Amino acid sequence: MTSPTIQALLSELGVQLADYQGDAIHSISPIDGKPLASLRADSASEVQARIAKAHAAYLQWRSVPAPRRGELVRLFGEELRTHKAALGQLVTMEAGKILQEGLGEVQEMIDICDFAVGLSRQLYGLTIASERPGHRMMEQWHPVGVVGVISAFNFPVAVWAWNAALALVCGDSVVWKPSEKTPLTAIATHALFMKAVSRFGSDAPAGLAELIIGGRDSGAQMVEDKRIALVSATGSTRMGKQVAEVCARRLTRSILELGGNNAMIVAPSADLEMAVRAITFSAVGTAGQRCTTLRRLFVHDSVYDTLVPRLKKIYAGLPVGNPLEKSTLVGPLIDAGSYDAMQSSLAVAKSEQGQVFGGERVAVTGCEAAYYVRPSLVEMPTQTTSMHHETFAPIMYIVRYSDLDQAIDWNNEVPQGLSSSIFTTDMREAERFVSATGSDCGIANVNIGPSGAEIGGAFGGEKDTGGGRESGSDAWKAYMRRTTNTFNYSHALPLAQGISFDI
Ligand code: UN1
Repeated sequence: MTSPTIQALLSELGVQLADYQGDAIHSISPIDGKPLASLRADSASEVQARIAKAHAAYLQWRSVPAPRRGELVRLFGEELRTHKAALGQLVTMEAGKILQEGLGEVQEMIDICDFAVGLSRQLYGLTIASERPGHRMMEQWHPVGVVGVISAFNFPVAVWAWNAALALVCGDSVVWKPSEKTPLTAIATHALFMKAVSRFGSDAPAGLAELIIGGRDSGAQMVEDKRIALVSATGSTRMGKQVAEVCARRLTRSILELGGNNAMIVAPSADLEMAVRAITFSAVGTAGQRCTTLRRLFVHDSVYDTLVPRLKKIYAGLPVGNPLEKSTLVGPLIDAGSYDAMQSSLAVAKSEQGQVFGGERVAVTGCEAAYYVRPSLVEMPTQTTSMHHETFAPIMYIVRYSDLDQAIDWNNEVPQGLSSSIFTTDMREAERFVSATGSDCGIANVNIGPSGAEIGGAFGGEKDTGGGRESGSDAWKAYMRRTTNTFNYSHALPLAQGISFDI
């Protein structure tokens, strides 16, 4: 069974749904809880065949000049531009984020394509001074092989694009295992990529980008497969630890982008108008289901009684509802599991003397089987151990502070280390926050929220977040292997370190 709107969107995006239909994986609409489509899952031998095909593609693709590889990514970026509205809407329908954010997600894919096209002419190595006369040292960056991507429901297509756009210009092929909760967006993205391939020409081998539709087992099979040279996984810390163990055992690389438990400090000198907007967007955007979502707010004593009542007022009036409607700012949670997790975290917070505001289920007409909630604010007497835990839902704990060192300690006290921010106009505080003794996160912002990063920077975090970096800056280096080459153009054979070895 497939809804007519989904049928229309998928056909606009070039998907032959019949190729995927079956009864193993069910895409359920978070908007109304009804089925969007039922799909078949790849069997173990199909997974194995896809990896083999991707590996064969890599063996050819690595010899195609990098700027030419960039041309394929440029064409893919064009497809995304053409189909931004349809793909953005599909993201909204399958992941439940509001349309603005669905479109933003596709824009993030377009941006990384542009970045990767430029990068395809900038895969630079260094030339290094040799200690030996008549010698030259240099390094080159070569493709690493097949990149296995495991992605989560909340950014069902952008995170794949961060990986794939870089991997493809770097000369790698990609095998993608999307979340079981969002297979349709993956299928549509794959179809758009295949449109780009068909426009590119015969030097794009079949199998450059393979898609695996399946459950946890197929992801696990991919991680175990020796032909996968790099595993890039986004999801829970628990899943990441399993992936890391397997990769460590077979000494292969991984890029892990796992849990976040992101904080903001609002200092005495903060511009509160800006802070209110930043807090609200980063705490309730994507219904609190971004890994960069603001989950902990540390507010200075001197501004607490101004800021917190304002936030409560805003939260009370937030338009919660169907994410396809223009006026909605907060869409549904992904499923019942998220709702239950949210309610049990709120119960724990109450037992720890937390004052809970919001958090209740919101009835949306025609969508009774879905899970809409009013985002919640929880005033806590201090940072408790339950706040160390990431609940993937719109809960923002608020704690009063009086001393910046204390607030920074709280920022860093949790196991996760993804994103963080400070609102201050005091440059000493701002610099302190981003210094070596400040935030221990991969992302530390000043006067903006912790979410909504641009693709140009390296994205990722420390500690339980997994340490991986994706997207911009020099994150591309993880998708290539470095080779150091020493050339001797002299007539002698001096050894390094002045070693004498006469035979
Ligand atoms: C994620 O939630 O997995 O910084 C990624 C952001 C987005 C990406 C989030 N650009 O919020």
